[in-house]
Amino acid sequence: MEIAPGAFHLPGYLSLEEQKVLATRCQALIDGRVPGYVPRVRGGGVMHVRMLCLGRHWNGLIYKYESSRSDFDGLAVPPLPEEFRRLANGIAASVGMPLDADLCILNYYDAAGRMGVHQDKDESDASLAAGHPVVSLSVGDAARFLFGGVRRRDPVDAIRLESGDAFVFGGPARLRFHGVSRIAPGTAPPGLGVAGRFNLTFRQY
Ligand SMILES: O=C(O)CCC(=O)C(=O)O
Repeated sequence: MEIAPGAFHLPGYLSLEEQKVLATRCQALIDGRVPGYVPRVRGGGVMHVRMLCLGRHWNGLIYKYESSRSDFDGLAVPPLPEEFRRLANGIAASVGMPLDADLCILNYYDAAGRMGVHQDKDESDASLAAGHPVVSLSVGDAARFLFGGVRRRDPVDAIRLESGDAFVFGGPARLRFHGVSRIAPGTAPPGLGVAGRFNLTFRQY
C-alpha cells in the first residue's frame, strides 16, 4: 500500500513462522558477543532503545557511520547477515525500489521504548541522492509510528506498525521525518514469545 509517493506500508509482510525465526535471530544478536547497548547521543541524552548495528556502526555522538563502536566499547561491528540482506533487498524490490542493503540498525524497544522524530540522512550522499530506500521490519509489540514530511514542521501521520509489517521509504520519501511515539505492550502475536518490539531498518550506505 503506497501511503505517499515513495512510502509503502506492507502489513503482514512476514508470516508468523518467519516472524518467529527473525525474533529468535534478533534476540541472539542483541544478546551476543557484540551486544546491543543504549546509545548516548550528541547533546548528552540517551536513546530509549537498545541498539545493535550490523554491517556499519552508527555513532550517535557524531551522527556518522564507522567500522567499530568508538562511542561505546570499541568492538568491531558485526557483519550484516546474508539472509538479512536478501530479505531487505526483496522487500525493496517488491515495491519497485533498487536496494543493495549493506547495513542494518536493529533496535529493541521495551514497554517504555520510543524514538524521537528524525531524518535518516547519515548514509552517503550518493545513496541519498539515488533515493535508495530505508526498509523497516517490525516484530513483537505494535508501535505508533510517526511519519511526517521532509521538513520538521510538516504534519505527521500516526501509523500502527504491527508485528510482521514492513515499511519502505525511498525516492521522494527518503528524507521524511519519522519516529516512534510509543509501544503497545502485550500486543505481540500470541505464540511469538516476544515481550517488546524489535525493529530492523536496512539501508544502503
Ligand atoms: O522503530 C521504528 O519503526 C523506526 C526506527 C527508526 O526510525 C530508525 O531506526 O531510524
